[in-house]
Amino acid sequence: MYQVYPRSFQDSNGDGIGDLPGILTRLDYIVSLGVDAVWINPVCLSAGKDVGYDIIDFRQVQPEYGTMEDMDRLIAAVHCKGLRLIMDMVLNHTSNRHEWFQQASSSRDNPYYGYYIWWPVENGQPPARCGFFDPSGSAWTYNAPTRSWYLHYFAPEQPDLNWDLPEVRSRLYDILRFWLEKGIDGLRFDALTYISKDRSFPAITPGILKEKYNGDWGHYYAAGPHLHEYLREMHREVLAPYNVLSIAEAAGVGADEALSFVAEDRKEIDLLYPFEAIGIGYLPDSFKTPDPAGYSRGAWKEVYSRWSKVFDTEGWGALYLGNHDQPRMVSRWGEDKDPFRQPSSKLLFTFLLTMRGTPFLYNGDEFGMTNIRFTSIEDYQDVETHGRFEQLQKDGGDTAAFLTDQQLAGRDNGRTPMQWSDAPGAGFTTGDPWLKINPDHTRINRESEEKDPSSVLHFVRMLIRLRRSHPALVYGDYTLMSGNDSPVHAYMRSHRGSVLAILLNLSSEKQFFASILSAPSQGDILVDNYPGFQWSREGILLQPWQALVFACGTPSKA
Ligand code: ISL
Ligand code: CA
Repeated sequence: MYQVYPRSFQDSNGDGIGDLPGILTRLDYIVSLGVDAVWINPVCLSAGKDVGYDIIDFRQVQPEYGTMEDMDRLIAAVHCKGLRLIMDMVLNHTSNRHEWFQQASSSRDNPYYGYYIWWPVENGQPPARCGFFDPSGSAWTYNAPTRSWYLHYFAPEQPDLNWDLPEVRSRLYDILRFWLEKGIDGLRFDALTYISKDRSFPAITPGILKEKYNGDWGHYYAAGPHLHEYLREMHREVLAPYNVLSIAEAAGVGADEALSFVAEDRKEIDLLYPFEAIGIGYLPDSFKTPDPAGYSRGAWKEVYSRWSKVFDTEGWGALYLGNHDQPRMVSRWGEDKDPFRQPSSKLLFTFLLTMRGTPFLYNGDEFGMTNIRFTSIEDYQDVETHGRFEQLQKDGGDTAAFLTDQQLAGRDNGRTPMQWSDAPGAGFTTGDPWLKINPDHTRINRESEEKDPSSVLHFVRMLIRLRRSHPALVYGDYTLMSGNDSPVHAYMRSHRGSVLAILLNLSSEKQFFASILSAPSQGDILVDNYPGFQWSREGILLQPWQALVFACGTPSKA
């Protein structure tokens, strides 16, 4: 799966904003990667507070991106190229400018009032809930005409829909049918695990949050009482008749619960897009504040191994290291300064394409794009960054430290325009880009990657071909071979007598990996991001960020 962030992918008319005709002109490039499917972030009419995740009209295309005809053309062209198109659907909330909310917020007697979730003033102060992007930190915002607070898990401009009302569900299902009838191949459902709310609104104190939900509001939000019931209903009423892929963004879902969503007989969802691993190395109790010590390689191995095991015999997993909500993959999990940017990018792709589960690649990572590291709050467009900044300002918090954190963790790092070339607009636009282009595009860009046979881009294409030609990489069992105390992630994938070993040195230092495997002969080495390696009878000395894949026999027990 290749994820395209439409606003930053390709601008076709010089307004500085990526658009659908722009994506059309890059389809051959996407085909050249060897991927099967493309997921595009939301393109419906949006108020633009959260780049498409605050929808005003589900049946219109955002004019900045193009027209409905452009969308129809894109669907047809994607199919013509042998690819599949996955659309992003935001059904947990709408924009406050959506007609439903405009109506609902006008009076308690309005028939749409029940479409959203309210706390009337008669009941006193609403119970504490976290609004992730709200400058006050609260998920409740007061609305005078209805003398009620409304609930919003994200920004105040993103009121949460009331899925408990059958009419709301049936109207959302109609919207899905509208798009499915156009022939799209699948849906990625935004914040899907948050749709069901406990309407008794129990008090969630900091103590309860910590004890029961690991300090994470996402865990509480994903534990709604009717979640599975609604997913089954949506599957039965909408998804089942169409042969489409369904993906649930699954914040707050633990490995032990994953099969309750994706086991075939559950008839709910095909794939969960998990969150546990992406949170490794962020401090507990703080929403995306990086641990200054970096991330634990032990935790990396433990979490990925545990999630892999879940799908050993049932269901199927998804893997990703970057997306539009995350910093750049190489800046977050690798080392984005020379000389390690290239080798660590390659290692991370080797991981994605040799683990068990469907790999999701995020646009631009295949050129080794890096964090832009803004120094001023004005440079950021992201509602999350601004919401938290304002909150800190109000509370007298450390805004300088926050800005330093954002250089690693901020979402806009992953949203800067695609670096197609070293031209002033990076080949993305001839105009003023909506978000600054990373100045490193003069060095890091597609054009130079195409010319360099040892580039990250060529390496990614090679890995995708490799995965296609080795069923063991797709279907094979996964066995962890290295202990949690070493920064080396070593594992085997085996399938019907074919055994592949994967050794990944997740560090900027050389690492000795003691192994019972014998040194592979040159012909058995399928991937090596460093020319040459040193193998002794005791094991192998891996170079910094070295990634090796080789075919081997089943190791003897001795
Ligand atoms: O809940 C979280 C942390 O516990 C968040 O990670 C949250 O689940 C995540 O940010 C949800 O993301 C999706 O919905 C957002 C939107 O801003 C993101 O871009 C989208 O991917 C609101 O629609
Ligand atoms: Ca444009």
